[in-house]
Amino acid sequence: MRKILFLFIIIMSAGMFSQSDQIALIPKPQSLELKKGTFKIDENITLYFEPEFEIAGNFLNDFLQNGAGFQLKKTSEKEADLIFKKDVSQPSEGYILEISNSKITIKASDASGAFYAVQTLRQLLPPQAETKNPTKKQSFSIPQLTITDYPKFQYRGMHLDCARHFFDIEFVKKYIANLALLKMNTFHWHLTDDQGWRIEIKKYPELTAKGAFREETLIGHYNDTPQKFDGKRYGGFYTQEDIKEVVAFAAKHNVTIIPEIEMPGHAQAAISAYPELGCTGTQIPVATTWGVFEDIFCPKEETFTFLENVLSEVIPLFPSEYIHIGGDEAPKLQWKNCAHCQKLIKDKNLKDEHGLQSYFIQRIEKFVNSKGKKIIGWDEILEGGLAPNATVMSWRGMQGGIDAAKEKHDVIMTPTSHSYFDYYQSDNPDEPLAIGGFVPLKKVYSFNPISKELNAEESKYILGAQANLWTEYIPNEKQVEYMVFPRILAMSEVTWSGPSENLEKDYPDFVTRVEAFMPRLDSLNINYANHLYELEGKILKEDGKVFYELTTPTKGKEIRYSINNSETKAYSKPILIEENSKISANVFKNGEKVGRDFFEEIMYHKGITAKISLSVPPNPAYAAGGKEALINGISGSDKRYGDKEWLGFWGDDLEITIDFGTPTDINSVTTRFYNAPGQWIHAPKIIKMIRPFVDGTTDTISIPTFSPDDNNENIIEGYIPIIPILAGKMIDGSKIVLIIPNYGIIPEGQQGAGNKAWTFIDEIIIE
Ligand code: TNX
Repeated sequence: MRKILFLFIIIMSAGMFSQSDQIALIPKPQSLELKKGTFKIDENITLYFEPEFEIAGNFLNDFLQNGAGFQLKKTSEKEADLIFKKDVSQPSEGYILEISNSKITIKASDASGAFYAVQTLRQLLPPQAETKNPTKKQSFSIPQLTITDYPKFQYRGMHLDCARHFFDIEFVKKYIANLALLKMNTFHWHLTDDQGWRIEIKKYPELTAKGAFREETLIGHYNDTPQKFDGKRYGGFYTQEDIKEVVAFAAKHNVTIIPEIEMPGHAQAAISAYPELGCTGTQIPVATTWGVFEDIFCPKEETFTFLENVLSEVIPLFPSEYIHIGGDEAPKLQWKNCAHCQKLIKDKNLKDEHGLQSYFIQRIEKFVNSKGKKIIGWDEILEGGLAPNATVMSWRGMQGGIDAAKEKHDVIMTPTSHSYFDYYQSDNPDEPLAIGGFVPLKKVYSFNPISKELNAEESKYILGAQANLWTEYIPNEKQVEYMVFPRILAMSEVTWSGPSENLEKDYPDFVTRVEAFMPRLDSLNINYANHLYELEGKILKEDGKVFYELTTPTKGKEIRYSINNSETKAYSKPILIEENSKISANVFKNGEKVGRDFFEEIMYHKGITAKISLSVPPNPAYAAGGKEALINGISGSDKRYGDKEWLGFWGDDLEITIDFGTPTDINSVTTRFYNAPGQWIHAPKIIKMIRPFVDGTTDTISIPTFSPDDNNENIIEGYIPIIPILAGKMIDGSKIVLIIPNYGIIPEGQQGAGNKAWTFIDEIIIE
């Protein structure tokens, strides 16, 4: 008997976890009041919910069945230990979760609120509860508490591009289930693009018979010369039955699916299946490489009939009130050369091809509205006049969304700078190949979908935000998860809990919860990236002295460093820097090295103690290091222009003044610019410098940024010219001025044609 009792105690305690391990809620609730004591959930707990809360109640029971081996038995409201109560005073999607010593009470005014209370309750259970099919019945001890919670934004979205690469419905369902865990409520399903049409349309069978398959796929990066292809036929599509299955699954997870059918651009797969939909009528293949393609839908009557027929099959499949019609990146060359299009522009009294795009979208909007649905389009739909009821997804930055909100249109913010999860998340050279860019976890966490340019009234039009996962460089499920996790945790917190108002305080707290959340992700078999143990370095300046500060985001770690190959020391305070310095460092947890080796080189040049001013501020999306970053002795990454050393300016001409305070001998000034035409980043064609001389006079020199024998077209992504502005000459003065004109409007034939180019500048090294 004693033995049995002993065994029983062991089994019971295996199911119990300390409170601090348990409370790692993401997204963070609006308020949490922790009480003393615990509540035990086991098979004896009884349950009551009204029919309105059925999705939440069933989710809880399915979850427990899977992870704990039992369901809660249903009983009357009076007798139940766990009850869902309708409470009309709760805000939409909000809830109160009260765990006392004898009862769990969930109050909500709607089904979503009850569902999110269950997701919180689920996150209070240990990660093991996520693992499927335990061999024996489990019991869990959870803390007594009161949580009052509601979302900051009503739209909390995540996108997946299933056109560039195809992901089967089992994976799509897993993706959706993970959104539910994080209280995200919208899945934007990108179903058509140049490289594949992925949704069965019964009236047009060739769309999937032909348009869902490409002959081969680019391998390596688009900018590699020469481009290489794998020679393998690739494709796949969802039948309408598949779609219904996924939609039903999403409904059980309180997720709305917004399908995207791209038009008029990104339509090459459709045109390859039905060449008459294009302006040229020629047979073209499904695209095998990435980018923007000239073949777009031609605004002929038969094209509109086709699109209306397609939408007539798509709309009934999706309960969503929105249909996404794309609208982005539609080059106008074919419309310029097409007699029908030109006549249409005249007949309809349109201004130009942008007017024609606007006509195109407005016509589709009318049709979609007639079916009782609304359209969403990428921010290009603003050009040439916005369709009257359209919601805008702002991706090229925040400006499109700001303009749309000022015009009283609903907006979803999804700028490349903070929400493109296809961009790199770490500086490490061993990251999987990505399209480019740099959006680390902290950057996502720092996102505020509401721009300062909007007043309170205008801000109401910002429905929320979304992260996008474009899959040109993401061929498999594991890599999808690697790019999405943990950055989606930050997006979930921005959209649910609200943007951080104090990043330096909130981010460490968030990261601590992310670290504690990782075992849950493990249990869910999610292939997340872990960059939490990386070090961050920062130059500090005090009383004319320069220091280097090292930090690591998670708690309870030790940092060890060495400077200029000296002996390794434990780091306790910022390191004094008085000469060129090479610093190497590492993070230790319980004496064991975790994470990767950190290395930084500091150039102790003459600018490091100078003052700097800029004629225009950098774009807020690419201003992490502030203007000081240009003279802090540290060069940015060769591959990630979004780090805290590079500053980005969108379309602006720039003047930089560096003031040394006293006359200073200067032998050389060098800097460098990023060049990534694929991301619309172009080095300026020339730069100028105002040079001061000993006699008080100045002159202005003009320097081409590429040497005459460089062929600009050969300068590809990642190639960063280092520009000697002044070498070998001696000047003496207290101030220099650099004049940096923007590259200008991006010419036809290049990515982003017609848009303003970005200028990215790095350290200005003065010797
Ligand atoms: C731009 S975002 C696109 C996509 C690409 C993506 C890559 C948008 C509306 N268009 O077609 O996949 O960049 O980051």
